[in-house]
Amino acid sequence: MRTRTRSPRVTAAALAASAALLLGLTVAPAADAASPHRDRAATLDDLARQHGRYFGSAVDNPELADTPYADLLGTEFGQTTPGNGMKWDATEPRRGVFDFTAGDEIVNYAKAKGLKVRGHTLLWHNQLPSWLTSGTWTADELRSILKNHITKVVKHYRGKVFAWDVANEIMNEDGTYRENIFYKTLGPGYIADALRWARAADPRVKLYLNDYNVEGTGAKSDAYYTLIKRLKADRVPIDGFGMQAHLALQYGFPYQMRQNIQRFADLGVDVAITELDIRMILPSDATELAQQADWYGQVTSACLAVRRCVGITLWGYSDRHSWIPATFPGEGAALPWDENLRHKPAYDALRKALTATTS
Ligand code: G2I
Repeated sequence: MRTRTRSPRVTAAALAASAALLLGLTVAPAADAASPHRDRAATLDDLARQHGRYFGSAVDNPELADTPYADLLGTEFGQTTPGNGMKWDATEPRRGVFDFTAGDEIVNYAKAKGLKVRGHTLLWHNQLPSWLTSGTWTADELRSILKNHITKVVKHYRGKVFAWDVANEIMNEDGTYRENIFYKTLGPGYIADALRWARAADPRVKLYLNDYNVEGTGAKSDAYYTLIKRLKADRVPIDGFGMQAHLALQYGFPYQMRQNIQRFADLGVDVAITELDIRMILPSDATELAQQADWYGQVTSACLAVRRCVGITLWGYSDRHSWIPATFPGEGAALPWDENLRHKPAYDALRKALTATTS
């Protein structure tokens, strides 16, 4: 894993912000009127690093061509996750034929900007190539396909990603196993196998399970708690639990989020907030944006309150590029920056939570 280096300008800014924090001062706006997005001395990632955490944002390959967007991503954040570029349909479009173009593009961008990368994802029920979903496989065949995929992809990105979402979204809402192609053919043992194969391919990368609707306590997060406890007892390599945190104002804030993060940490795994966004029914109004800001602050505080919550990743940082309107028509406005890359109240709430001295 490469060590992240910072430009002297940013380091100086971070030091100034640290000094301001120690003195209990508000970080003063920088006098850089030409750059409306960098109007403060420290970035979100600088602030998170003062707590030993990272602050990141996902990026999808086409977004790298949006220069203002890519530039701001590269300055404000310390970590990125490919939104699609490392998924199975991208990396193994034909059986045994690997294509790392999209993932490599993001890794190279991240390296140039000094961002660390979470790998997403080695197995998922979604975005599987059609050769895999339309085939009929014996258990031995599918096991060998899964092992080969994990081994090749993890080896390719060895030393380039610090963590992998090894298995994504493997539970149903009621806490039963999702009946994906792997479960149906191999049974639940595929999860431990996948983790072991990933560990064999890269002894150092952090291995995560990752899902949505697991931020609060409930049947689904209980199922992960039980699973991770059992994996640990069986000495299966598992290093972390990813809480996606695709929240929606209309469904309420996750129940007991801090306590839930803590109980996973107490099992001896890291926790990461991996895909944070907070959507609402459009059009948004000032009240909703204020509530959204409060929630962004609450998620951040919950993470900072637990030592093993290692970082927060937004699933894209601006309403300009978000998966939500296509998936939930009539909903959106979910990110801390608007379509014009202007800060929303949520941005200030993130800064406020990151400058609180609770950690
Ligand atoms: O659905 C939101 C996220 C939930 N957790 C796992 C994540 O991997 C997932 O990400 C989203 C991407 O942000 C979208 O960009 O996964 C979607 C697919 O389930 C991605 O959308 C797909 C579109 O549905 C496809 O039409 C498109 O070809 O992106 C593809 C690549 O641009």
